[in-house]
Amino acid sequence: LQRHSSNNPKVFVKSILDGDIRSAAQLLTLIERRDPAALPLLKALYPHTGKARLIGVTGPAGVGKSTLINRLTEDFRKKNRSVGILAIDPTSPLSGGALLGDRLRMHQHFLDQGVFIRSLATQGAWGGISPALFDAIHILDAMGKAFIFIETIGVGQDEVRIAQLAQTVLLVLAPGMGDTVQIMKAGLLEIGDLIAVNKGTPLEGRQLAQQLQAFDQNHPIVRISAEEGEGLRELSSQLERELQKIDTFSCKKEFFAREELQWLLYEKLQTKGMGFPFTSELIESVARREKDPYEIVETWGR
Ligand SMILES: Nc1nc2c(ncn2[C@@H]2O[C@H](COP(=O)(O)OP(=O)(O)OP(=O)(O)O)[C@@H](O)[C@H]2O)c(=O)[nH]1
Ligand SMILES: [Mg+2]
Repeated sequence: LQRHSSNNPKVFVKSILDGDIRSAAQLLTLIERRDPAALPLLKALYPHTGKARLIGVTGPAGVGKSTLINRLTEDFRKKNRSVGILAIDPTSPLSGGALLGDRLRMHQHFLDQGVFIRSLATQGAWGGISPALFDAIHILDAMGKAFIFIETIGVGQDEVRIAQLAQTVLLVLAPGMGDTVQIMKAGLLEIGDLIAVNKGTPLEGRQLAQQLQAFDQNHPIVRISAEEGEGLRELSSQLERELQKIDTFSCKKEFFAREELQWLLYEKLQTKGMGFPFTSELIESVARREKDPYEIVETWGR
């Protein structure tokens, strides 16, 4: 931090606001480690944020989310939009597997100053949602990235929560992958403003798209092949339509702020050893029915 900013937080903050990739990467490393040195910088950046459009891209492992983001980024860059990409990596921070793969897949964009790509290891956090995620979004936002893709793996309740932070959610599914029937039954199609059916033969893709449409008539479902570039024009124009829905944009900002406050508070309680403030004796007494859990929570903090 000191090396790059000549020990001056103002200079450092300004360089991030100017879109400097190295400074942003340094700050992202700090927030990933939950280093308190990041705090004054985040505070200074916050008033400059809130401009980016967040696009959540979620779906089962390996359905082609990164390949699709890569394609959409190509399209966005042609429209001269700056793009940020955050891949939430729920795996071990040591493996670095996801980023390595994405580096190969997105290599052309790594050379483009208008694109910032980062995978975020969220150690042990529920389904990848953590205070670091909010910080990372603010940093990319402050850099001036007008559109930020947030890639999350999986279609469980946790991913739903991450997806809800985004103003637009793109759900990616593939024939024969990630238990699509389960997703339909659980009503998880609802989280997608837009659904892309990727991979498989055109016939398999069309069949799945039809099946899904029978379950969900409210959202556009587009059959694509991210790799071959099929259906992307249709998907892009549907995405543009979603991005123009300004009303949802503002209400999502409040939701975002509420979630962020909740996570920061939770983190603070945890670091103070209050994340779960009940002793094992107390838990045992509840299990033995000597005490009831309602009273304990009711009287806690008084
Ligand atoms: N045949 C075919 N393969 C594809 C298509 N899209 C992606 N793939 C391949 O599927 C594999 C997984 O693609 P990714 O884009 O990494 O998928 P992902 O959903 O980001 O994967 P995770 O991040 O690991 O969940 C890669 O080998 C891609 O080349 C497609 O349209 N057709
Ligand atoms: Mg991926």
